[in-house]
Amino acid sequence: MAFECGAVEREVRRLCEAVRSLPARPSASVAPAAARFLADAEAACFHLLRTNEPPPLLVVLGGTGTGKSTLVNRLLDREVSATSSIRTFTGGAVAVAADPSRIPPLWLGLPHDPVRSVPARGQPMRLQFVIASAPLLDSITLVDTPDLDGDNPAHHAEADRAFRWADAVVFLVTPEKYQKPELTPYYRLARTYAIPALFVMNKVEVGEAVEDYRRQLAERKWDAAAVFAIPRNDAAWEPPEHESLASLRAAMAQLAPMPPRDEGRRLRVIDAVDRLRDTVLAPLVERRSGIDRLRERLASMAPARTRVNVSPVASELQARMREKSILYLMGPERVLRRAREVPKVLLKLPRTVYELLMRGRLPTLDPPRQAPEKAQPPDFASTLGEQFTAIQNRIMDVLQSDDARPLALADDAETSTSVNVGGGAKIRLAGPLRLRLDYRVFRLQGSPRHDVYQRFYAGANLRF
Ligand SMILES: Nc1nc2c(ncn2[C@@H]2O[C@H](COP(=O)(O)OP(=O)(O)OP(=O)(O)O)[C@@H](O)[C@H]2O)c(=O)[nH]1
Ligand SMILES: [Mg+2]
Repeated sequence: MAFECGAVEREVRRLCEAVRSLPARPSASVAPAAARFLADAEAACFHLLRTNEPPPLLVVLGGTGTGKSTLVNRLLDREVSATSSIRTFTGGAVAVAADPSRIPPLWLGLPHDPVRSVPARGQPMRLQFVIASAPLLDSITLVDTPDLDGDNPAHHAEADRAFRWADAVVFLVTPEKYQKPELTPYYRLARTYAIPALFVMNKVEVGEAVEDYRRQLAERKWDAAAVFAIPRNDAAWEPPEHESLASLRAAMAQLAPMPPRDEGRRLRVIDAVDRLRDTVLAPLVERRSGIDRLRERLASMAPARTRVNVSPVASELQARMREKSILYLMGPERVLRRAREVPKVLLKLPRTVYELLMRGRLPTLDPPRQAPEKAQPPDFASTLGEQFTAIQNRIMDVLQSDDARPLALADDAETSTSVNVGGGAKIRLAGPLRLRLDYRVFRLQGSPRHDVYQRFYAGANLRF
């Protein structure tokens, strides 16, 4: 299946948008990795849409002092890039092109500045460009970069960025530095992304170093590497013709047209997305699961909820109360009237018993003449209170019944002790009959539902 560069490019841009829209604070810990992904993804998008039409952008990469800027000048026979014995001298990418249109407007993802006076030294986070005329510039656009190995990490980042955007690269080493590891990952990436690469050893005094460099490259999967050698200024040694500066120029001029790039583009995108997954998404997912674990631990500190659904019990009680409540059937006023008659019946009870025991007959009870009852409004408050007490007792009965014992309210069961105060009186009625009235106030200890209970007793006593 053909590699749909345009479709892949759109998907990569959508990913970039998603990463850019990450909330600022949660993404702070992964911000450098996210910025790195965005930079690489931008470069990948550039390559996905890059055609063979414009001359390739050839980037010179290497350690500080290896002579990158000097090489650019030698290749073009012009002092366009500033050189110095001061280390880490070049401060930003410097492109040298025959024409401004040869530098794509968004190349490197940085602002582009024309250089007014050469040689250019480069500026961090800018692309300086020099327009010059030289035979080589008809075929390529040459880019000098800061060092990859000095003590300024910003320079490494600038050089790395230029590598990511490069159509082709020149790796520059010296006999002193070629064994150092800084360039190793770039050799591998250039191979993986199918970036055409040329290898140059500068400041050479003896040919053995060049041969050793060639062997080293072969071990790093660059076995057919094109290696060139430039002698140190004052050296007596001369490289063979095919390794000379002139041959290097010719090799550069032949870089266009670029070889097929689809596989390299595909691997670039895979690398960027893998890095997004490993360095941005995985830490965020890990952090999220950490937060979830914390939430669970906090939630487990709350007391477990009692799993009692009281509503069926309450509904059942309500239904029964409706069916059986005398109050419901008779109405509160009639119940009150009945309740008021109880003391009278009680008062008559001793006399009835006495008559029965002593005389063997029942007294004729003349119905007392009663004054016509004053029409008084019923005491709804106390009636309601009684109803609630009854309901409460029923609920307690239900909850403490065998069926409901598993309910958590059973845990509230507790034996409590009590003290009481109160008093009573025995009232002589007739003969041996006494009426006993007793009133007590109980103060319960422990954890009763109500601290204070009031009890009123009435009873009949018989004196022997
Ligand atoms: N003797 C000798 N000196 C050289 C040669 N090439 C470069 N130099 C010197 O090495 C020093 C560093 O050269 P640059 O071209 O500035 O090195 P660079 O790689 O651009 O260094 P940075 O910009 O710091 O990364 C300068 O003083 C050059 O004159 C060479 O072939 N022979
Ligand atoms: Mg330089």
